Amino acid sequence: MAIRSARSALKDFPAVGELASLVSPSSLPRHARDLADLALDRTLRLAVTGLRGGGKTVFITAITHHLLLGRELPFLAAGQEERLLGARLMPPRPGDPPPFPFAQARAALAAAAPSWPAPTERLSALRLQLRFVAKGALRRRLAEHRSLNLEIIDYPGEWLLDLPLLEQSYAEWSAQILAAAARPPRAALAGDWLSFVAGLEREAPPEPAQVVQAAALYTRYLQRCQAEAGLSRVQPGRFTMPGDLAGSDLLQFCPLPPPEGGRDRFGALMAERYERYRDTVVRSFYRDHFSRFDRQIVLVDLLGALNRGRACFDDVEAALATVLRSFRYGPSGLLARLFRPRIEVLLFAASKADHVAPNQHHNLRLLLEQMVSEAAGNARFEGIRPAFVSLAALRSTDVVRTDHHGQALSCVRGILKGENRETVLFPGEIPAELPADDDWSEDRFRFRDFAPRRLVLQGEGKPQHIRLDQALEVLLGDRLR
Ligand SMILES: Nc1nc2c(ncn2[C@@H]2O[C@H](COP(=O)(O)OP(=O)(O)OP(=O)(O)O)[C@@H](O)[C@H]2O)c(=O)[nH]1
Ligand SMILES: [Mg+2]
Repeated sequence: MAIRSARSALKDFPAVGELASLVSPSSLPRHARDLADLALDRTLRLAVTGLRGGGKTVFITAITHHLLLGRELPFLAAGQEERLLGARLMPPRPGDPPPFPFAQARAALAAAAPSWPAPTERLSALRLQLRFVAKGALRRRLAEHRSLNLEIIDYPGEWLLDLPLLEQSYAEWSAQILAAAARPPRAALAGDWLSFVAGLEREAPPEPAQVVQAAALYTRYLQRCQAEAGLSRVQPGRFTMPGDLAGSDLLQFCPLPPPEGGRDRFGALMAERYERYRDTVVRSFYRDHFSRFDRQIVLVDLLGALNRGRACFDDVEAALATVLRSFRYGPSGLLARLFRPRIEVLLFAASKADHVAPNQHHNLRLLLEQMVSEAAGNARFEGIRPAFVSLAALRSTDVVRTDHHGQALSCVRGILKGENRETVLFPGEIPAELPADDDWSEDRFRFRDFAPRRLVLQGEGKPQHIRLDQALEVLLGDRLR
């Protein structure tokens, strides 16, 4: 046993040659105390991953709320066994991103007229300390109190789409974007940008006004891809969600078709700006936040993807597959955790399961498994077994059985987004398999969005989530033993 664990520790240890690059100040925890916490298994860095609108902010708010209260988590074993003593929010450390606005997010959901959070515009971090009694300690009458620091970041889903740029040159990236822009549904939206860049004098010294115009038209194209076509792959992510970079010349570039010959001064400037964006903005975001996770939940708005039709569904699938290639998976021992963290637990979750009746949840999960099969396969190859769940972080509907010409139908009842009274509706059925090409009729799927049901802070009420506790048990249950 001792030999085996020593061997597996050695396997985790990087080769000597690699060490210098791995042990850069940024890859190590910032404080000696953090290092000790990691070494003693007292820190768990959870990646909450999802495209725009996937449900990250609602999920983070809901798990924090339930962990702080320690209630409504029957499937979290530490809670069920009454070993969870409590939780508290920890203040940010020097150098941390701004704190996740938990109080505001929860207050908005708990207001008399509750509202969903606005799309996230900036990075923020949440640290939650959980105190628990070690398993078996109660029986042995030992007051063995332990703690686990849960660290989570929230960020705009668009920014995830930047991670693949780290592996691409400007020429490769341009070729990929132009190929996509030549096909429907993007082709119909790309006209203004493409005709502008086709008319550029590429040999001449670039004029600042033309650079600004090229970037503005490309940004407009990306915004239309998002807003009019419902597409997910809009790169670079900060063009549509700039955060603090709004107006910065870091965002003034765009992809170009290959030059027709001769000197390409305009292209050289675009390539330089692309590399600057990739090497400063994206690389530091990845290095400081995305290269250090221990566990991951990937939230997928599968119902929204079905609603938007075949092209968008495929686009979400491709976006997730590409983005998830940027994460490192594999079993993690102590040394790996310190020097080269890898994700050792991976959970895929179909969010907003309360949009459909429970008899559809099984198919929702099956469909999710197929949608993310590439990423799940990669994780399996690296030696970890992904889990799948359908959940709702804030359950906003009830289930109602209705009779339709003698046939019992499972319906949901809630307040539709933008309305102010309850409606009962039959949301439709979810296929167990990805629809074939000719199964995608215009209006095959019409899952509706609901307004949030008011989050109850105290006292009893209706169930407030679906399987959030099961997700937590998968993600951190073993670390609360
Ligand atoms: N019914 C229901 N709707 C949800 C739930 N979670 C999220 N939603 C819906 O999904 C929308 C997006 O959720 P967010 O948590 O803001 O998504 P996000 O991943 O943070 O999105 P970005 O910040 O844009 O990256 C919300 O405005 C709600 O309409 C849920 O548990 N139930
Ligand atoms: Mg958000």
